[in-house]
Amino acid sequence: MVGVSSEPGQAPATPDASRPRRLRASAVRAAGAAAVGVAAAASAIALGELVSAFTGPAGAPALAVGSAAIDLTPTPLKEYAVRTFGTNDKPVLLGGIYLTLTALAVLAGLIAVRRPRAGAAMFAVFGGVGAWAAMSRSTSGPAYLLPSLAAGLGGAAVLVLLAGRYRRALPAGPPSAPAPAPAADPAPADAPEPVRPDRRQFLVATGGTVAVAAAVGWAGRSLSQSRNDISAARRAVRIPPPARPATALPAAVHPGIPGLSPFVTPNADFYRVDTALTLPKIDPDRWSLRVHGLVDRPLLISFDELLRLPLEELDHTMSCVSNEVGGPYVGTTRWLGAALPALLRSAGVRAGADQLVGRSQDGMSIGTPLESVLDGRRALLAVAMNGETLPVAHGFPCRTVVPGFYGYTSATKWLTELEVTTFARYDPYWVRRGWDRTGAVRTASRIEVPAGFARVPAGTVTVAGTAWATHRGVAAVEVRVDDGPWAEATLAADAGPDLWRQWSWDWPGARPGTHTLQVRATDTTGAVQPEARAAPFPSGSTGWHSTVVTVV
Ligand SMILES: Nc1nc2c(c(=O)[nH]1)N[C@H]1C(S)=C(S)[C@@H](COP(=O)(O)O)O[C@H]1N2
Ligand SMILES: [Mo]
Repeated sequence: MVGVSSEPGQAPATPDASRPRRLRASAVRAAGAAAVGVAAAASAIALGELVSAFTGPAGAPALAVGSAAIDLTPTPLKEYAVRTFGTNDKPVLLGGIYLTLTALAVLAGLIAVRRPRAGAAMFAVFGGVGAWAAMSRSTSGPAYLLPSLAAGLGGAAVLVLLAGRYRRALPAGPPSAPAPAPAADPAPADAPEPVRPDRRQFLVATGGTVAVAAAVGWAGRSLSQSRNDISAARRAVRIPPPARPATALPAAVHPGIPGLSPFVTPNADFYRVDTALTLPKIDPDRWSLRVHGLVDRPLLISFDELLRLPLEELDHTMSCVSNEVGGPYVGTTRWLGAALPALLRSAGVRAGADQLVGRSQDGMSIGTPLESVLDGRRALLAVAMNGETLPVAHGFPCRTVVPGFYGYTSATKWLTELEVTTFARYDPYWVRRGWDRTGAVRTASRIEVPAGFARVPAGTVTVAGTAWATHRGVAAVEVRVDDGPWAEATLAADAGPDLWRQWSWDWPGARPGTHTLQVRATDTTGAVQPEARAAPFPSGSTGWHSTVVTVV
């Protein structure tokens, strides 16, 4: 029985054949209004893309809002995002922004068909938020306002125009307005209404707008990509051979156990952690490094000049403070670059300075204890990674590397500026967000073989993994089964304190059942990894890694 109200407390209505049609008509009206909003938003985004092809991609409204959101995200949420989505955190964020935009666009459409000015005002607000976000970028200039301005104004204009067409085609009556008297209408209730000419015009205008917006957006995107394409410039870079090559790594640094990660991490597998929603594209011919602050002779160095300095190779294990116990944000690379201490000495560091701040093209700031940079360790201005010109994702054309510190206090990618300053005078990006200002790497160890929840045959089971205490070096690794006594693992060859150490242990007489393996490392100062679990915030995770295996 269609149309009979079942609402409690209401008198049963008489069967009403026009009700499904009224419902359908209001659904059509709502869908039309939503389409108006979505078409206007698509136009706005497309205009923003097109204009940003000329003013720089970081000013495009959705990207700018995303970047501002990254900077404003409270630390616990950021930690959650890195933990949950890993390197996919950025696509997830952008997807969320586009979804929110679509929902707001639908709302704007529903409002605009009744009150065009209110809908247009919503677009003005979108534009304003985009403009504010773009101006909040540290790299922004006045031109960064233009994409959002174009998006806001263009979107509002399209909205008002399409809302006008909509009103001619589908009068925006309240959904409960009585339908035209059905008495004279002989058509059955579920027959489609004939498409009226003004409706057809509305459909063509809305569909056409979406199609044009898609084409303009695509053209803007491709234009932006080709205007900012530096892959040819990167391929053309010829990195000179090292003046100070690293010695070859002994084969014995890897215990040769299947399933254990390689000693040197291939570039393609090297973890990536940064706040850049789109990778900075820097033309090496236009790049320069400014060294200034508390120095006697400020420097300005071009990429060619940097490559003419004596280059050194450094094998080094880099890790991220956000790495959880047993996590993947660590890797080992052969870096090649100019010596950072020598460069600072040639600038003449003044007394009283205690912090070296690296700044990047994308507005990151990273502060390292200056004393450590100058204490004899091998800090680099790196230009190559494992024999390859620095990949764009890892900081092309130049990044810093300082052994002993997490990336967030030592490894500025897309480096453009080094400022010699003091901790009292300046808090870098992460320190302003509550992270420890020193960021020395904590001792860490993980079990890689057997994999977690693996089923292994009874008898002797090979356990193996990696441990690191960057710049101090690993002195010992111990393993235990089911809270039993600790057993000393066999360390693979030592390639120096700046590198991780791989280890293995033969677990004798493993009996069927479920068992828990645990690992802990001791650094060369004699400090044993603490058992107490700490989260990465604010100075790196602590605790022993454990793995559950089933012996069959
Ligand atoms: N410009 C810039 N440099 C940066 C970061 C960043 O967000 N922006 N992140 C830092 C952090 S937290 C880490 S762990 C390392 C990661 O370097 P990778 O992505 O090459 O592994 O880069 C550091 N350098
Ligand atoms: Mo990091």
